[in-house]
Amino acid sequence: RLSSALTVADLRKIAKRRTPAAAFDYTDGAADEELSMRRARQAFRDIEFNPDILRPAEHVDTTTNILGGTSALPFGIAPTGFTRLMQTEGETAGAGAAAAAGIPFSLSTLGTTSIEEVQRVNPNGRNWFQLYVMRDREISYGLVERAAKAGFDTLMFTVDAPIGGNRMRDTRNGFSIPPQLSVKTIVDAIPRPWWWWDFLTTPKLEFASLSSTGGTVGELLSSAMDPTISDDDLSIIRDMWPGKLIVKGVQNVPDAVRLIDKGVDGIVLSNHGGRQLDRAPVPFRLLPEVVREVGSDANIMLDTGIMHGADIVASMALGAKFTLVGRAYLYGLMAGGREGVDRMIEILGSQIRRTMALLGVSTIEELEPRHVTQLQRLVPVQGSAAAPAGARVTGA
Ligand code: HOC
Repeated sequence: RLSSALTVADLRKIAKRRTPAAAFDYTDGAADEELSMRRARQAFRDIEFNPDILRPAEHVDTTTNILGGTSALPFGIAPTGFTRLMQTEGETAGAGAAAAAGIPFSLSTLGTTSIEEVQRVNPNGRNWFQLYVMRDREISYGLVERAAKAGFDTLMFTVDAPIGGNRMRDTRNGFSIPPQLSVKTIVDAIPRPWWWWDFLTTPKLEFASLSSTGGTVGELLSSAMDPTISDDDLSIIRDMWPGKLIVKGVQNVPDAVRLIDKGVDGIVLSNHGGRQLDRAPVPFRLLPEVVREVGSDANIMLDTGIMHGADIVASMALGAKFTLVGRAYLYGLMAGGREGVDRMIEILGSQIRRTMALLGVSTIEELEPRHVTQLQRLVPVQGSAAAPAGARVTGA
């Protein structure tokens, strides 16, 4: 049935039907007025491609080199918290699908599957561990050691979450960990009994990283995270971690330049899918200037708002070395577990190949800034309706 889903938006619709409202909204929602999230989507819609004609593009190769290894596609799976709350297969489905597709999988500090289990599911592939430095440093550093021992190749230090963003949908839904049964949740459960059956019959969620659970997600996160993280933490982590170290959540040019100068192996331009600081800059809009300032050899990666393979092609053309998909992955997972994640990768992969072929490009390296024009939006984005576009700014 999932083969009827032709786009990530189709997977989202199925996911919405199958998942309790509070869990779906946790994934689908963002902070405050959700402006950053909508603007990120709009920025991708505001691309104009500039195809070359009469170029052989019969065989398109999407292989991408990133952080000392390859990926069969120019994207990997982003780290996501509380994943088994969305669908009980959780990270096992994500890591399994990544292994089958030959792309990296990222496990979150707030993941719901152990580091060792992810490595078992994806033993020959690339596993990245996403680190939040928490108040309890022993827990954080213990996770870093375990990830190194298990053979994860990259550590992704996330720096945009000193405290939790104001997730209004979660507050309104009373979303808590673990989910509490209330009249509202029972009514919501009636059309989707299988979700609850799966949830109640699989082992209780265990978090390696949280010493206690209970309360709303916002309360839980704010009590666990350390708002005092600084460059000192970065130095400590650099000394501890033998593999590649990247910093995720970079949101301006000076920070990007500083981190690359400090010798990190890469940065991820990200506003956490609009889930932290609403009205934060859109990573895709920031990309050309960051690439210009840090140089095109640096590993600049990007997430936030990617829902179509064309978004990924445009990012690579403007100088990103790799991209990450979070919500798109979770829509696939909520729509159909492992099969849904496989379908999400298949959809994005075929969109990437088609976009490249139509651009007259056969390899990722051939993508250049001249292939993309970022249309300059002159009026504020309201909802998802298309607003008139004005002057053109080529993203080179
Ligand atoms: C205070 C820390 O990535 C999400 C997760 C967890 C966020 C941690 C916030 O919900 O976006």
